[in-house]
Amino acid sequence: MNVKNRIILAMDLMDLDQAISVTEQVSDYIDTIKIGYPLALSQGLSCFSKFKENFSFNIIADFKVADIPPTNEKITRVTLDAGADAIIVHGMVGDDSARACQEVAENRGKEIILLTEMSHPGAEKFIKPLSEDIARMGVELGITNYVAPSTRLDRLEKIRKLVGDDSFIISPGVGTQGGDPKETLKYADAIIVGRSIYNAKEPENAVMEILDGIK
Ligand code: NUP
Repeated sequence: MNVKNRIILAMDLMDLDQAISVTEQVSDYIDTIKIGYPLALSQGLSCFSKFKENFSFNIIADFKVADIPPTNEKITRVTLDAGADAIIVHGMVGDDSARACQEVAENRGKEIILLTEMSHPGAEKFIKPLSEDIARMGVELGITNYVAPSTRLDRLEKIRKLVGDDSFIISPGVGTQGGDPKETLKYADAIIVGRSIYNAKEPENAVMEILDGIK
C-alpha cells in the first residue's frame, strides 16, 4: 500500500456533499481515504464510486468485518466490488473468518487489513490481551497489512515487532483520541486521522500542521 504523506483521512462525516467538499480541501496532500459505517450506512455503498469519480484516491472500507466465514466472504465481496481497494477485517474472530476475506481480496487483486488492537480505552479489557496472538495469526496467514493503536505506543511497538518491518501498519487514534502523529510514525507506516481534520475550521491547515509536525 502506498499512502501519500503517510496520512489516511478517516471520512466519518455522514453527508456525502460535505464529505466530498472536505476531501477536496485536502486532496493536494492526501490520496488515501478510509470510509466506514457512518458514511456508507448513511449514503449507501455507492459512496465508494462517487469518491472514485471525484478523486483518484485509494479507498479503505473500515467495516471491521467480524462474522462467520461465509458471511465474511459476502461482506468482503460486495464491499470490494462496490469500489473499495481494501477492507479492514477483525482478527479476533479467528483464522477461518479472516481467511474468507483474504481469499476474496486476493481473487480481485485487492487487500485486507487485519485489525489487531483497537485504540479506545475499552479495548484494554478484551482485545488488548488477545492482540499479540491476533498479530501472530495474521503473520501465519501471510497477511501484510495491519491496524494497531496510536494511543498505546508500547502496544504499537510490540505489534510492529510481531508483524515485522515488511508489514504495513496503519494507526488510528491520532489527534482527537490523544495519539501523537510523529511518535506513531516511528512504528506505523501511516496514521489515520478523522475528526482533527474534518471538524477543523480549515481542514487544509489541519493537514499542513500535521505534516509540519511529522517532518
Ligand atoms: O482501533 C481503532 N480505532 C479507531 O479509531 C480502529 C479504527 N478503525 N478506528 C477508526 O479510525 C474510527 O472508527 C475512526 O473512523 C477513525 C479515527 O477517527 P478520529 O478519532 O481521528 O476521528
